[in-house]
Amino acid sequence: MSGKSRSNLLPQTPPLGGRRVKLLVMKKIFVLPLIILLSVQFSFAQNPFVRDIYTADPSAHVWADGRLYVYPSHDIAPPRGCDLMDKYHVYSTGDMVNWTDHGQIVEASQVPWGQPLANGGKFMWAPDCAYRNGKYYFYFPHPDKDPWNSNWKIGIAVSDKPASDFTILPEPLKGLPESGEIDPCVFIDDDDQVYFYYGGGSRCFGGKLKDNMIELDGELQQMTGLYDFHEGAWVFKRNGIYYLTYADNKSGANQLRYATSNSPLGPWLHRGVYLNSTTSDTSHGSVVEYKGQWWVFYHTADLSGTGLLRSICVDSLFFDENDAIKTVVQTKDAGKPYRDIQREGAVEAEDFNEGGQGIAYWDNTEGNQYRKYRLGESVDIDQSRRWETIYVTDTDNKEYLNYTFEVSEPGTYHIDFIIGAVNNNPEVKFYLEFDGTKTSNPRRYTVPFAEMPGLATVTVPNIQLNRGKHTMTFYPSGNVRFDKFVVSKATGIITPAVKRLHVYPNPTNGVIYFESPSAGSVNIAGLSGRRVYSGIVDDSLQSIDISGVASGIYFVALQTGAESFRSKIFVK
Ligand code: FUB
Repeated sequence: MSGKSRSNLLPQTPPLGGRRVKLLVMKKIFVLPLIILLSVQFSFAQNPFVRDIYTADPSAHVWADGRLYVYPSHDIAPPRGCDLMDKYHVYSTGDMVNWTDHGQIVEASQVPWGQPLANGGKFMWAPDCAYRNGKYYFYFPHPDKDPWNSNWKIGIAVSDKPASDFTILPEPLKGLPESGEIDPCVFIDDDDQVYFYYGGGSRCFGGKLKDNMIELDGELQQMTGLYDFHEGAWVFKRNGIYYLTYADNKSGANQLRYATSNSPLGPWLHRGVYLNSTTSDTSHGSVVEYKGQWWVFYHTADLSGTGLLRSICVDSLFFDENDAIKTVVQTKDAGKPYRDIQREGAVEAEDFNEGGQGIAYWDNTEGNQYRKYRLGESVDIDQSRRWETIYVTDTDNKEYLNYTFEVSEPGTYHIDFIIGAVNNNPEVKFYLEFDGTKTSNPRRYTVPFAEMPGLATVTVPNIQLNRGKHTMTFYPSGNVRFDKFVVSKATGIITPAVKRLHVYPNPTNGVIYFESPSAGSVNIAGLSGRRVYSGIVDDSLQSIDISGVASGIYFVALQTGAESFRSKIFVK
């Protein structure tokens, strides 16, 4: 979602079946007054930490009661895009683990000056909140008329309390241009001067707010020195340095960047990316110190699989000795091991983690069509009647499976995947992440086609693992039959073969796929040495038809310049 220039986004419909919320204390309906009836306590130490509704654009503040409050926007399911965002909730915590959902505070239908809802839009986008003179001011971007994307105003709701009883003021923030911007941010400096920022598209503006908090004090000025500004401005101060963080324009995967200044209105010095792209195409963050630790709040699409339904997350934030923000290590809930924690050795593909859709796995299609194993999960698990192998199959691009296992010693590990591409997919690739970080070089591994039971062994070599638990995420690019993987301590480093000859399927009915490292001549001969095929191949994937030869073992020889490669196949 880019700011003002964004067009309406088309809906996508991923299943929501896997969302889980652990409500530790449910509504206390008997003894507490109405306002507490609406709040729900829940406990979450892992991302995303709000899981019962979709939330985005978190603005976090610590108020005088010693609690940290988060004011996010609310993506409404089923997804329609950012025009279906409404009904802001407020969350608070005293320990970053136990949270209270204070319930809804403001909705589009209550905005007295808002765009007519009959036109369908509920553009309640990224908000912020500020405290001043005993009152909480909640600022939210909302259009006042059609067309929505050139009539943004900043609404204000006021309350004596941080998380309830807000009343929307009859007029939006005064002094802003007619065609305004999105994503308000209010920062109060140590000298009590209040600053207002907002921006979308490519421009960010800042200026002073009057002490009444509802009116600009003078003109806004464009913030200078920001590199690739998109939206989501957020200002904070640390060690006398002002930080302005924002989302950039990286296509399909915005990043969070930041700039610093010795003045709240710049000029700014761009310092780089501090939060890499997440699974959401948009990004939006806030930074706050709480109980001696700095935190960054942001959103991902991990829970829904679509950037139109986002979920707020929080991670620790650190600075280096030059006051630069270190790249945030994004953490997420990957589910729990399905069985007792597995150690090195074989892990069956069907024993992916527990936790469901969006946590332990992502499956593009609802339902476990074979209904043979883990019936409550939507991952497709089949069993070969003939060979009694249970395997995960019908995999697809953009799906993943998480496996948590433990290794007893730090060191280098090799992982053998027992796997095969499914019919008509001679070349499926996969890549892996360990604890959220992609493996490198080569990042993608090729799965050859294999006819059951002849699954191939694809080795992922040289993975460095510390002692203890690790979560491996398996991302296929297409349909495979995935039987198991075997984790073993390396006795030596495997130098990845720069050049390999792949001939598959093996055994074959006669048509083989030939993946040659470079162009050359190929000869296929039987055990007696009698040649059954000879020809020229190039360095791409190609097929060779030797159907019609007698069944038996054949040697495949490839000569490319000075190098020769050999392989053996069995013709059925
Ligand atoms: O959530 C709607 C819009 O998407 C926000 O206002 C932007 O910051 C982006 O996250």
